[in-house]
Amino acid sequence: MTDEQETTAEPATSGTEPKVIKRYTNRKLYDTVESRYVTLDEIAEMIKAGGEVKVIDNRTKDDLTAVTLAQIIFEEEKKSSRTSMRTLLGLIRQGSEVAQQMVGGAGGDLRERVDAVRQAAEHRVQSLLARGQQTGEKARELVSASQEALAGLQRRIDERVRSAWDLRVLQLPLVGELLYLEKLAEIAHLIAEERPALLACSLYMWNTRFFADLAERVKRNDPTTRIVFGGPEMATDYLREGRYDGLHVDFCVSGEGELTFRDLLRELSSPEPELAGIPGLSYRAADGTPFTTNPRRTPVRSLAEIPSPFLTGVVDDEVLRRPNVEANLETQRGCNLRCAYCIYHKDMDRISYNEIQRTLEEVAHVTQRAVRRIRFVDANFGSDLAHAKAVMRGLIAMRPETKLMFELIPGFIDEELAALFAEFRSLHPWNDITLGVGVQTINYEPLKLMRRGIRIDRFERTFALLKKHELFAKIDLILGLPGERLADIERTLEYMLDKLRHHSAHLLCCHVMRGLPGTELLTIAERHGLVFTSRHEPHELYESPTLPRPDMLKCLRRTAVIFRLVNHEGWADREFVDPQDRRPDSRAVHDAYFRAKDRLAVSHMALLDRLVHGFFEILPRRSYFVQDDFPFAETWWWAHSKHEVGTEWLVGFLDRL
Ligand code: B12
Ligand code: SF4
Repeated sequence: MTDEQETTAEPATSGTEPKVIKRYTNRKLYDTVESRYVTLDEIAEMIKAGGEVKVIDNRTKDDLTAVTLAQIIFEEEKKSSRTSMRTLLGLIRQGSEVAQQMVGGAGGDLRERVDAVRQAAEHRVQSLLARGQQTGEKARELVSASQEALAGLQRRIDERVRSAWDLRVLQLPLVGELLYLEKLAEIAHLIAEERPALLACSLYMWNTRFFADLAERVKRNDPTTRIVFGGPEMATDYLREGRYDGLHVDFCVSGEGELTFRDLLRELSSPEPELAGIPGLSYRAADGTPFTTNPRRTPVRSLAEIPSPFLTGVVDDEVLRRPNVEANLETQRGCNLRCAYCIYHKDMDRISYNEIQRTLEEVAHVTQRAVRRIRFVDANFGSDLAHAKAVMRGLIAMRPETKLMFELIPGFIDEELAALFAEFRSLHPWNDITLGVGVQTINYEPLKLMRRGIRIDRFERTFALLKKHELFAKIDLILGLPGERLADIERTLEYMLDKLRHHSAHLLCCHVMRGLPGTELLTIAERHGLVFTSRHEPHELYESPTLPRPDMLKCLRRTAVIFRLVNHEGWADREFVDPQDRRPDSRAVHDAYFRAKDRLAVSHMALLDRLVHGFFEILPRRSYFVQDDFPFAETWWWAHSKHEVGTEWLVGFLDRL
């Protein structure tokens, strides 16, 4: 027995209660009644014999019964090979999991009907298990009948929720430090005038403080306004640890939000809301008491299970017709790499894909309005190459006039996909493809520590393909990965700047290491003594034993110079931060930089240091760049660098060196 098993042992269940099976992190299953490990086959036998089981995750206490049943069916299917595995998985999930969620609070007769469907579906599963000879055709009929019934009920619930609530979206511009209090008062006033029954906010690291302050004001103005927070800043572990108990909000939603939000609205409109059955929701038993956090929500299998915000008109046409508007679309959600610092896979044990047809319809919908720039917000567009190629082929056949942006993990691209990107780009002069490529560091050890063991040859292969097909890449690096020293970061920067020399289509973005809520990095960081602070920007790495603050500052200033050089006008054959702003002499900075490097015969780091000195000479004292601790470094890179350092000055300075 492991320590974990010993410390979390609980009394076994008996009588009519379902038998509790614990699933440990090593995937072993432990029968708490028999006090022994059991196999999936043995659990299948228990069910066939009419027994009821409940499988729980030993660490999180999440209910894994539906997942385990699906696994059993999968194994049975492998043995009999008679029915379609996908169909059977669908049956299990639709019949058991979805119905259970709906049963969690559908209200009145609807709930009874859902319950009846659930029971029928479970009965079918049992008989399938018992009679391995069930024919594929019959199983399919049963499945489609039960799925149709559930889909119909699902639609009715959605319609009821929609008609009960008048939903309005308030799009807030980013609130900076300067106008913070003014904006806070203005928006709190706006809300006080509207007097909404419920205020729902999307929390990202750049607005968390703002929404926390706003919630306090809204509650002060009208304590009856209920408030729900969702978004990537909400982490189940943080909620369970009570870290958000002090917020002036009634509900928090972690993980995928659509279904949880819908369920919450449904319950709030019923006379006796039942909140305990809504996965992903945290709520308070009474005002001011700590949050009770329900089990995590099982991710949707397919994004098509959630109505498209574009095709259903949730995103207003008025928004899609704004000049320069960018549409964010998903072809998938989640990531199978599961890097320790990342939240793309948070609460997602697998990737959920969108249907290809729906993705194409969404692209058609937005481009028929005024959208000429689409960002696919997937973690890794090439996670399933066949899927990615099918999307690209569909887009090529559709011939929309738009720029596309994708994120790609090095290695998840091949010749064919690269050629499809290039073909799409050639369809119209405006068309373009930008590939965000997360390199982070070229040093293998820190990558391995982050469970992202990518070796340099994969970077090389990917860059060679991008170069061959002239694909535009935005390369991302992270400053301050656990264990990295200044010299390690310098090695990566030297390598990447060399890559930019002969390729006009690369941009380079460095990011300060961040300890995002809900990531494994926070545990690793404790071991490595990383110090995160909100002194300047949220979750930012301040320093670590291998990267003391003076070294970190050196990195921040050098990368600020890189940002100014590479990502604004004068470097690549297009502008990244402000794509509208193009100039004919657009490669002047690039050429001057490499001229100076060759003339002086120095490393990139030495040349960057000279530029840092140059910046110190011309920048005013109020500039973040010259202040002692370089506060708001990333804000300076993005928002200030271009305005504070002119192109002409840069070219002149480099030529004078
Ligand atoms: C598009 C995008 C951008 C665009 C923003 C364009 C725009 N205006 O939308 C750009 C490029 C400008 C950008 C910049 C940055 N971004 Co960004 N970006 C994204 C990205 C790729 C997509 C966001 C999105 O639409 N997701 C799709 C939706 C469906 O997912 P979601 O937002 O998580 O929402 C779901 C749930 O969270 C929940 N939910 C959300 N809100 C609510 C509200 C309620 C009430 C409920 C119930 C549920 C709920 O339900 C949703 C559906 O399941 C995400 C990564 C990602 N794939 O999510 C990063 C992400 C949001 N960005 C991130 C970061 C760090 C940045 C930068 C700081 C990067 C940098 N170093 O410069 C900058 C800062 C921007 C700034 N404002 O200062 C982080 C944020 C981490 C955090 N904890 O907040 C993310 C999560 C990526 C990451 N690193 O993990 N970004
Ligand atoms: S960093 Fe990229 S590859 Fe790693 S888990 Fe996040 S999205 Fe996936």
